Formats: sequence, C-alpha cells, structure tokens
Amino acid sequence: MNKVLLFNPKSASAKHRVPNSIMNIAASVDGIFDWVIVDGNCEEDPYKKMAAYLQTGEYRYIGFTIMPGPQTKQAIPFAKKIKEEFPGTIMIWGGYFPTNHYKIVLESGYVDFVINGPGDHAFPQLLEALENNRPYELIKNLIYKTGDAIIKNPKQDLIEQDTLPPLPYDKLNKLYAIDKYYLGKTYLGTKTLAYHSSIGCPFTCSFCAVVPTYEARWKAKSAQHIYRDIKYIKENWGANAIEFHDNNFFVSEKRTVEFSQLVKPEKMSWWGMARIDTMDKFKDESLALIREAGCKIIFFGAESGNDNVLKQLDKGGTQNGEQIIRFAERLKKFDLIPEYSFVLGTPAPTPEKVMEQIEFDISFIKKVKAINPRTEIVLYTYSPVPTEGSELFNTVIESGFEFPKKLEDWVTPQWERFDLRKNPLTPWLTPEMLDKIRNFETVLNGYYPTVSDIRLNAVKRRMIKMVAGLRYKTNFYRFPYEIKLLHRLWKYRQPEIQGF
Ligand code: B12
Ligand code: SF4
Repeated sequence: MNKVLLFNPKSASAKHRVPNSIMNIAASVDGIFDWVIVDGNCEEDPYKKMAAYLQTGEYRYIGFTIMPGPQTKQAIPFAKKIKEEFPGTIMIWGGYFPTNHYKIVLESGYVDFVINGPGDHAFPQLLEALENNRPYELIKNLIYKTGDAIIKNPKQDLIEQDTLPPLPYDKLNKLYAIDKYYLGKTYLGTKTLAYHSSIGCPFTCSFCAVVPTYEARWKAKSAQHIYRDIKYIKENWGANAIEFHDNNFFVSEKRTVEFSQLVKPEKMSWWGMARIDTMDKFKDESLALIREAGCKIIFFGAESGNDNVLKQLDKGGTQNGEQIIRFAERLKKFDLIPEYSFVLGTPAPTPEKVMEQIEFDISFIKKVKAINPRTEIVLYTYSPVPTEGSELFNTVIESGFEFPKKLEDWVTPQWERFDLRKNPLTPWLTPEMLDKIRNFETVLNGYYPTVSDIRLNAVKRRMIKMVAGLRYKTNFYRFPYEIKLLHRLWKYRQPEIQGF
C-alpha cells in the first residue's frame, strides 16, 4: 500500500503549536494508510526532509495544509519542486487558502486535488479511490480538474465531531516531541496546548473566510470529549494552559458551562474566541464560572464601533457600538480580559468617508480603552476574502480589486502583506489612510503593550508607555519612529501575527 506524506508549512517563527489541521487529516487515514508528518515549523530544511521520504519511493500521496500568508511561501515552491522531481506523486491541498482560491491552485498544474473545507471523510475516500483505481468523481468536498474544466463537488454536511477518530498525539510525539516542540510558554502558562474543539461558525460576516468554507454551519465536540482529550495531554506531556483555536468557541453557553465545571479542578489557564453579542447574553453566573475555571482572556471580533460599518460587515445584526463598550465594562467585574479585534479600512462611497470611518474607530478604540484599560486591541486592515454574493464583496469587485492571477503571485511581498491584513492592496485605501492606521497601532501598542508579550518586563513596559504617552494623549500619531525603535529593539510580539 502506498504511504502518505503530510506537510504543515512554516506558519510562525516561534511559539509553535500542535499542527491541528494536518493532525485531523492524519487521524482520518490512521490505521488505513501509513503516514508521516513533516512540520515546517520544526525543521531547518523541510524540503530536504520531504525529499528523503519521497526518495524511498514508498510515498505516493502528499497532503499540504495551507492558510493564507506565510504558509504559502513554503507550500507553493515546494509543491512545484516535488512535482518536478517526483512526478509520480499525487498532490492534495486542503485548508483555508486552497478552499477559497481553488481555481488558481488547480490551474497551477502542480496540485492535483483540492479538498473544499473538512477533509476528515473526503481525504480517506479520495485515497482509497486512487489506491484501488475506483472513481473519485462523486466524493463530497472534492474539487478537481478534468481537461480545462474545474469540477466542484457538493459539500458534505458537517460531521458530528465526537464521532471523529482521536488525534494521533502519540505518533506525533514520535516524530516531534510534543513537550519540546508544541507546548510553548505563553501568557497563559509554561506549557500551552493548542486545541480545536469545534468546526465552522454559525454566522455570515461578510469579511470572513470562515463563511465560504463552512457556510454558516458549526459542529462541536462535547464538553466531556474536550475534557478527556485535554486531561490526556496534561497527564502525558504536562500541559498547564490551553488556547482554543476554534473560530467561535463560546457559541453554546451550555457547553461552555459544562466544560468549565469539568476543567475547573485542573487549574489550567485558557483562552478562546467569541462573539460579543453571543456572550453578552451569558448569565453572570456563567461568566463568573468561566473565569473560576481558568479562562483569562477572550478574543472578540468587535470589528468596528460604527453601526453602519457593522452592518456592512454583516456582523449578524445584533452587535452595535454601544454594546461593544458596555460589554468591555461588564467583563471587568469578572476579571476577564477582552481582546477586541477591529477591522479598519472598509470601502465607502468617497475617500473622505473612508478616512472618516478610520478616524471614528480610532477614537472609538480610545473610548474602549478608557472604560476598560485592560482590553487588548488587535488592529486588522480589511483584506477581502471571496465571500461571493455578499454586498461587501460586490463593492470590492466593483472597485477594481483583483486577486492574483497566478499561484506564484501569492508569495510576492505585497500579497504577503495583504494576507497579514496589515497592508492590503484595496483601491480605496490611500497611503495616507494606511499610515494613519499603522501609526495609531504603533502608538497604541506603545502606550498599552500587549499582556501576551511575556518577554516585555515591567521596566520596559513603563518605559515604552512613557515614550508613547504624550502622543497617545494628544492624538499625535505621525512618524512614531522612537516607539518603532523600541519595538524593534525589544522584538515586540504582535499576537495576531506570531501566535496569541
Ligand atoms: C492556529 C492558527 C494560526 C496560528 C498558526 C499556529 C502555528 N504555529 O502553526 C497563527 C497564530 C500563527 C496564525 C497566523 C495567521 N493566520 Co491563522 N489561524 C489559525 C486558526 C485559529 C486555527 C487553525 C487550525 O488549527 N484549525 C483546526 C483544523 C481542524 O481546522 P481546519 O484548518 O479548517 O482543517 C480542516 C479543513 O480545512 C481541512 N484541511 C485542512 N488542511 C488540510 C490538508 C489536507 C491535505 C486536507 C485533505 C484537508 C485539510 O480538513 C481539516 C479537518 O476537517 C485558524 C482558524 C480556525 N479555527 O481554523 C486561523 C486562520 C486559518 N488564520 C487565518 C489567517 C488569515 C492568518 C494570518 C495569515 C493572518 C492573521 N493576521 O491572522 C496569520 C499568518 C501569520 C503567520 N505567521 O502565519 C485565517 C484564514 C483566513 C483566510 N483569509 O483564509 C483563519 C481562518 C482565521 C480567521 N478566521 O480569519 N494562524
Ligand atoms: S462570528 Fe467570527 S468566525 Fe463567525 S463568521 Fe463572523 S467573523 Fe467569522
């Protein structure tokens, strides 16, 4: 039987995490096919490692997981080289990048199949079909090319997450020692585990890549199941903190409360992502229990304080500026730190309006900080994703914005900056607007350094706060070179880029 080589391209320079996407795919074929993982985060020369496996002639199927941004930097040239050097292999890509940009991926000529969304059933079904020369044309979630035509099969219903096979932690540990490579030191603890407890999200925000991938569906593991997995990793490798990487961990108050009750005696700190309007409906007792159970910070997509922009972003209709501020205040009494992310630079009818929106949100963020100074702020610039059919995406296309035409273009510096949501190439954003956002971000990060950068000690924090103070208080953000210098000197970490 042919073997399977799974690759997780490098996604961050430090604080590596259990590669959950590729681990789910390994679990899906475990016991059926022999597999290995090459983790680009843990290898000096991942291509050399892959080539060594491929030279044995035993590996025919190659699976790459790719999210946009830095992962494309290894994925694209490596896939091309593998196809040239090992033409008999079959290249299968999955994850957010190929799901949302499948045409350009398949047209590259070096990717044979794309899995559209979850691969837990589609991947083993495809491999079994290929291995036994059976037809694959009806496999759900599969996208492939015949001649010049690209065929996109129907999507499968989301799988009940408790029925999925367990992640093969023991086998991963043999390839990359879990406590050495994957349980990093963070603000939460000395051995932080990344865990993914639910798939998708029930909402349809018009700027979010989760929407075309999961189509407003959400399925979660039960509280018992999560607890069992976490306990296993705690007992075997000593994890003492958890980052929940779910798009929306707190969808169900019942599941959150049940999990909190179970995990409370374990004395582990944890973090997860949520919606403000959902959690604002949680009872006071639930919020108190969540904190007692070890949750310290919750990441919320605040996006904007401007109700018209929230409408444009289709934030589910129930979130508004007043609520965002009130909720930051509410969390204070539970000692829960809100981490609010904002998306600035969405399109508007005139350049003046775009600038007005940006300025509105800058002063809104300052109001949030004044109400609850512990609120962590993450600033993104709107980088379109193909949420086809949404009004926002229609506006984007009408503005003349275009995604790259060739797969290789994604690895150019300007598209990398687009992916990092720091400098998109959207026609309505002028350099002046971008400067405004980035300079404000620098001053804000100076005046309020993130708690998640654990290397920044109290003295450094006080110093940078002092340096940035006058600018912050007088709204003077231009040319903040002295703050940038300190950031560079002390290697300031931005959690949204390098891991939370
Ligand atoms: C962990 C994570 C990171 C970590 C990576 C940690 C590490 N050390 O590797 C960090 C923090 C570094 C990171 C960074 C970024 N990330 Co990120 N990240 C995630 C996150 C939270 C979890 C990924 C995960 O483990 N999923 C768990 C698995 C089970 O789910 P899955 O990936 O969907 O996998 C299923 C399918 O996609 C498919 N599949 C996946 N891979 C494969 C492979 C094969 C072969 C097959 C067949 C199928 C398959 O099957 C899987 C099982 O069903 C996701 C959001 C999310 N919840 O998924 C965002 C997410 C993928 N990231 C995203 C982005 C944009 C980024 C950034 C590029 C930009 C940014 N500023 O956020 C940066 C890049 C910076 C960098 N240095 O890489 C976006 C992608 C959006 C998009 N436009 O497509 C997401 C969706 C977050 C979001 N909601 O916006 N990220
Ligand atoms: S709530 Fe968050 S994850 Fe869900 S669609 Fe909106 S932005 Fe995406």
